[in-house]
Amino acid sequence: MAKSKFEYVRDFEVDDTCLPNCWVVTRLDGRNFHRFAEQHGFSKPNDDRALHLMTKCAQTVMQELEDIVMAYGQSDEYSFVFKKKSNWFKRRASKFMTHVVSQFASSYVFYWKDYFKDQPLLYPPGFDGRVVLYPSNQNLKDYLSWRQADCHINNLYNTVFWMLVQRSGLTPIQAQDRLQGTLAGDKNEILFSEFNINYNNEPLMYRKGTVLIWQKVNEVTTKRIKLPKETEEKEVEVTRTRTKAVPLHCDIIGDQFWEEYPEILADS
Ligand code: DGT
Ligand code: MG
Ligand code: MG
Ligand code: MG
Ligand code: MG
Repeated sequence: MAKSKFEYVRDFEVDDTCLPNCWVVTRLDGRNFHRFAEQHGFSKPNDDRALHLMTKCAQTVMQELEDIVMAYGQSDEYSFVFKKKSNWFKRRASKFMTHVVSQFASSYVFYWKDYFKDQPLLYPPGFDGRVVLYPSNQNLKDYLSWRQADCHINNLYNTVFWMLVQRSGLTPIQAQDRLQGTLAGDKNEILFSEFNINYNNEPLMYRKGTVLIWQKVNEVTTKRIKLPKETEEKEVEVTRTRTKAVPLHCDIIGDQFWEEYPEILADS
C-alpha cells in the first residue's frame, strides 16, 4: 500500500523497549487516595472491602494480560512482575504500563459494587503507573522486600495512630506528636500496654500485604449429562484443574517464600 506524505510523523515515536533479560515491574498507585478513602468512608487504618477490591482487580490484570509471574499489593498500590523473557508487545514499556493500569482501573469500577454494597462510587478513581527494570533476582527480591517493609512500617504507624485517636481521644496532631521519633519497639509497647494489642496478632493481610501467585486449584462443578446407555440425564460432579492467581499474606522478605515457590524466579 502506498504511504501517505504524513507517514513521516511515525518517526517521532520514541523507542521504549525494555532491556532484555530484566524483570519488568509495573507498579500502580491510587491517585489522591487519601481523599478517595475519606469520601468513600474507608475504615481506618485498613478497610477490608478496599483491600479485597484491589486484589480482585490485580487478579483480573493477571488473568487478562500475559506473562505476569506474580504481584504484590498493599494500601492503594499493586506491583506486577513480568517474566524476564517476556516478549509481550515487543517489551514496550508503555504497553506494559498502560495495559496494566487501564485494566486495573476499569476493574476497580466494574467490581466496586461487589465489595462496597451500600456505598456508591462517587467519582471515577485514577491510578498512576511506572515501569522499573531489575536485572538480577536479588534486585527483584529487594524491590518486593522494600514494598513489604513499607507496608509494615506504615501499618504499624497507622495502627497506633488510629488507636490513639479513636480510643484515647487524642487529636490527630496530638497523636502525631506522641509518635514523633518513636521506634518500632516503642509503637509495639504503646499498643500492648495502652490498648492490650499484640501487634503480631493483627491480621496478616494488614501487616504483610497481599502476594498473588499462580496455583493449580481444583474446581468442582455439577453438570447434567446423558450417559450413552441411559435415557435420563444425570447430575455428575466434574473436577477441573485451573490455574488461578491465588492471594497469600506471607513474608516475602526472608528466603522461605522463595524456597517454597522456586518456579516464580525460574526461567522459562
Ligand atoms: P498520591 O498517590 O500521591 O496521588 O496520593 P495518595 O493520597 O494516594 O497517597 P499515597 O498513595 O501515598 O497513600 C495512600 C493513601 O490511601 C493514604 O492516605 C491512605 C489511603 N488508604 C489506602 N488504603 C486505605 C484503607 O484501607 N483505609 C483508609 N482509611 N485509607 C486507606
Ligand atoms: Mg504518593
Ligand atoms: Mg496513592
Ligand atoms: Mg500509595
Ligand atoms: Mg489498536
